[in-house]
Amino acid sequence: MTHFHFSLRHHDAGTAARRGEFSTPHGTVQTPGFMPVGTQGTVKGVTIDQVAASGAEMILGNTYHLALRPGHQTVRRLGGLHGMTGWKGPILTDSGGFQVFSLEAIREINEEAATFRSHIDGAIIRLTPEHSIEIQESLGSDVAMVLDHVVALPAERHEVIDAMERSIRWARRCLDAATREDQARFAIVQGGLDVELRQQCASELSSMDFEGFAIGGLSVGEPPPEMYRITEATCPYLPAEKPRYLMGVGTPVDLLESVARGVDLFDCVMPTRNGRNAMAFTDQGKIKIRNAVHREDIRPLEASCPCLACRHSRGYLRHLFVAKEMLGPILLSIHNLTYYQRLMAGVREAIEQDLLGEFIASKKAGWASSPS
Ligand code: PRF
Ligand code: ZN
Repeated sequence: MTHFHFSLRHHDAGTAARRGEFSTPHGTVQTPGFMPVGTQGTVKGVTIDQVAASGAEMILGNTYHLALRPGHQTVRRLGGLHGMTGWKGPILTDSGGFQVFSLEAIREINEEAATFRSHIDGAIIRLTPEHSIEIQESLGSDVAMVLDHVVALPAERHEVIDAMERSIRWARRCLDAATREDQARFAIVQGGLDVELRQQCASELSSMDFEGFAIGGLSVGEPPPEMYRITEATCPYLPAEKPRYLMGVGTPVDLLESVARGVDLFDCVMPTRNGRNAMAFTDQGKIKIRNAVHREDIRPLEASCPCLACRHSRGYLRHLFVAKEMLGPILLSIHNLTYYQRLMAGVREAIEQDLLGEFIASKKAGWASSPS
């Protein structure tokens, strides 16, 4: 496929981290990179210009939500996700599998389809791998994810194996159903917390013609060291020359630990969700802006941050939250999105200089010092 190209520019000398560039029909993404989540065709609370100003190059949309509302045919008639939202850069869409499971909408899952009840109007809906691809082609994303079967952990080993094997068969069906040359397909590795299953799944998917590979089924409640262990064991079984995407991850430290183990792409609701809930990320740790200590604090969240929120004092931001003004959640979302993008820019620079280990140590030291 000539529409997509992943070029690796440098490998960090001290870790498994890679510095790359992923080019798509809507532009190039510098990796390691972080995708803000735009579940319903909007990164919650912020405009696309604000998303772009944060430094984000690629965003994520959700098949499940957009297919239910406004409907993928409507999105297509509004110009696809790009036309509808005005976002000019690359977009990745998730397949719907995980949302069906995590929203507990699932009614039945068999070899043919996942059947679930709409959280909007209660209608019964069947999602097959072919249908997921058809929807994502209507949405017109640059990258479509395969439909996978995610099990909640902990689970019985036979359930994990069953879901992993089905995910591999569904990945094949997604490839076979695809018709768009200008859309890449990414496979998703499942297999719970079992290294052997993860490696088997990664190997089987690697033999298929995917443009990239995701690690799914993690960050679902397991302790972070477990997630790092599985990520570290899985990455070497994925093709070195293709991008690797860790789905739904994570905290700032999760991003650093996973980059060091070979991950290139991430998405997570954390910067926007935590921002809406009055929590700001900084190099000195998290700030709970509603806290009374910020009442008359004239300092910005971070003196070095170029974002819109950091033109204001912590005292003003606190006041906005206490007064329930909508600008508060908006400004903290913008700050956190900017924080995540600046963190990833720092990661990329550190890799280029073979200094990722040192970079991670200095970030951790800052986060451990209490915010001042
Ligand atoms: N599968 C899909 N989307 C996802 C996940 C998954 O396993 C996760 C797991 N953290 C987040 N989003 N299709
Ligand atoms: Zn800021």
